[in-house]
Amino acid sequence: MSTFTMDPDWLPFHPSPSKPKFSVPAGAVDAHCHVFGPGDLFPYAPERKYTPCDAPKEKLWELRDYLGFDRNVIVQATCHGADNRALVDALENSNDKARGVATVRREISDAELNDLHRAGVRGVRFNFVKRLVDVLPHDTLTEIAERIKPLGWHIVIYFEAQELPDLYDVFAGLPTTVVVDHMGRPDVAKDIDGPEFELFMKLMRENSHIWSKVSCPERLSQSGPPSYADVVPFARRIVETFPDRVLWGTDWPHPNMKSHVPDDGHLVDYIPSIAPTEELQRKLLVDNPHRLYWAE
Ligand code: 0GY
Repeated sequence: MSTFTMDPDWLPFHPSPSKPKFSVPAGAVDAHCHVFGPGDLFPYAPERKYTPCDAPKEKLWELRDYLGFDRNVIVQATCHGADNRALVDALENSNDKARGVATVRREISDAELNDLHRAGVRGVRFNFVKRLVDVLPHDTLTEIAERIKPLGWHIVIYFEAQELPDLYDVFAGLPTTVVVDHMGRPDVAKDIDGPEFELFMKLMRENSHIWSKVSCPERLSQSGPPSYADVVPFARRIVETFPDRVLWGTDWPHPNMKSHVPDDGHLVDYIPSIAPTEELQRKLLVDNPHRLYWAE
């Protein structure tokens, strides 16, 4: 009997994704995915807002190989709080094929930061999505950014588009590379040339340290799978305008999806619709993530 029971409305990851028709280039990186537990080995955090289905590292490696990817960037999710043990365990057992983005509290010591670095952590994530955290991390963000800068790490931020006007100056002023999860979650029902998406484009245009993950059409789309057609113009505009500052990831095991469980094969087949040339695909899937995560 497991210590943790997943939420009653939790949708577990797809049990048998389709084989993608699109072949990703050699060395491709799935740069946004998670490991969850297993809870009996790596307990979920008491302050979590959801209890997921276990999604252990072995399943992630299986998916990586099945989809044709070479490497993963594993991002700490809020259900593990700032307890990075499941993440570190996955990194240490990845055969150098995974890097990590951790969550840390301001009390973390330099020795602990160095241990995370040795395990393969290269960034710290700050979550400004209100349904996922009790306290928004405004205070710690700048302080931690200064501390991780000497390690060559970056900041990953997760927020929703309506929060950007208030957060814009803070993000623009950060001293490290900053990677925005899921394009800052635009409302794709709104005009792509309207003020909301334009503010995000301006953030990237005027701040060369800001990168974007062009991930999670399944979270943003109202038209739905398999093509997620309504998200394509937004993601494609970012990829074509900032080809050297974009990353892509599956977001496996897709926490908090309520509308449907995405087929990971369909998500891979979405890539050429947002990165239509081989050069853009290589930058998105190989060159950019290698530069950020495997530079040494
Ligand atoms: C994602 C998206 C979500 C969850 C988290 O850390 C998390 O719990 O990131 C979400 O619920 O939108 O990127 O995994």
